[in-house]
Amino acid sequence: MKSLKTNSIYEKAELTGLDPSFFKKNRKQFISKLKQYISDLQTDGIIFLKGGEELFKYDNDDDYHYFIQESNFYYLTGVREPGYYAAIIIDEDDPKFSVFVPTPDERTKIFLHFETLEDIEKKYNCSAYELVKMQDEINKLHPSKIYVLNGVNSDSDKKVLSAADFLFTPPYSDLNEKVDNNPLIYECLADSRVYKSDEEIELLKYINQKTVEAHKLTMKNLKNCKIERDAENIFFSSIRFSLYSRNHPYEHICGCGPNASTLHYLDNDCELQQGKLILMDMGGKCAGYVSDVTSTVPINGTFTEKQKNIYNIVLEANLAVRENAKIGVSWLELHKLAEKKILNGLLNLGLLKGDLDEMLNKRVCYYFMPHGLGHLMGIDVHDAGGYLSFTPERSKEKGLDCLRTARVLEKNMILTDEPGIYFIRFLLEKGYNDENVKEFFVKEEIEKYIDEVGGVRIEDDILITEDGCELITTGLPRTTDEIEEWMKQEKK
Ligand SMILES: [Mn+2]
Repeated sequence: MKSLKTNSIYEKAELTGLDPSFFKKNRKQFISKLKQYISDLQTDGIIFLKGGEELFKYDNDDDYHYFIQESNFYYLTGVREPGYYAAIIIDEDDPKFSVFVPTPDERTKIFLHFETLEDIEKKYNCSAYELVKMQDEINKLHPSKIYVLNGVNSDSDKKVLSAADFLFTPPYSDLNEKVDNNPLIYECLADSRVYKSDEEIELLKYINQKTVEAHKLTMKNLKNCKIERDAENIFFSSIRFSLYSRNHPYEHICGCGPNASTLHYLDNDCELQQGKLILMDMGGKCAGYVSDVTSTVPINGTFTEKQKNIYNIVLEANLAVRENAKIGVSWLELHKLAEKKILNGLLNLGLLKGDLDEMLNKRVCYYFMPHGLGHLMGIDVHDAGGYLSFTPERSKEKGLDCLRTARVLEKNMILTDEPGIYFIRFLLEKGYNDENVKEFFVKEEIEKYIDEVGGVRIEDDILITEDGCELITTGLPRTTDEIEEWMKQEKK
């Protein structure tokens, strides 16, 4: 597996962390957004942030899982340890920051590796203080405003982690009056995360290349797999080896046959069946950034005619999106383009009948692709900034309301392009029986595909560039011929 290591500057990023300059650039961009959107921004104020806390398994004192830093906190500071707070100076040229660090007790020092404040200052290029001194240190900055995050994640509707609940106590109680939770602070941060820096792009490309290698390795070794989870484990051991990552960016999906039609099928515990497809949605994670890639391939290395038919429609949609993704184009329109390709393909195959435009208007594609075309990606798999007060609103139309963003594409956005066709029994039954759309379904033809195909998703990651878009999941076998050829090689 030696070939999986490279000489990239990011080769050891998961172990060493990224250079502090990486996050300084993020802070600069965030502050420039603040200046753009908040007319009365007090530049002698500070941004006050709370980092993630360690989670434990119920009443147990063992770690629940590897600590994952809160994404906004990570984006601005690069800090990878739990329990911190941070204060950022609002200076676009030199956005210095301070961190406030929990003091380790003697047991912690005995059991866990700990760093001195000097170590931390050096590692993150910041000022570091004990958490117990935070109020005094913030007071010394004489901030006219203490800006805190106040917003919700537009995918989950959950509130973002915020230092807003921190209560300054005597003799620092006056600071409470300076706290400002203007929702635009969070929106500027989320918006900043949408536009990747050159360094973020390089890192994401690196992660994607390792992800592609791991997908290819998994495809080749499917013949040695008996259970869906075998495929997951081959992928994960490869990605752990190449990226040094210890955890998944998301729970991996390996669904064989009808399991592929469960969009977030996570059990991965069924036997692989010859003659079926396997849908593998598996990404990598490195230094806090992720990839999100799906391949759908035949277990035995050869597509059946029906599998090929459906696969080719999805591939056509995937490619059409890539060909048309460029600055100024709405993601919602690209979703509709993918729907058009899918409906047209199903029409030609005889699974649907009727007028294409009518089907588009009546949202028939929802019954085959009940998810959005793709999403922003970066630190989070479903990255921040999909819907903000100054970006296009979420559609209320069936199917279009699933889209995680309706933004107009701009340079340096990174998104997934992941159309799919799924044969979801209960959803199809719903369609067959819905007075509004039943006329379009050719039930006896559709039924022939349910077991044999299950579901197909083809997911690539793309970067919006000056003159279109760049595929960053390059090198994956994607056409049915390429896949069959690639899977055959190993058998020689
Ligand atoms: Mn995805």
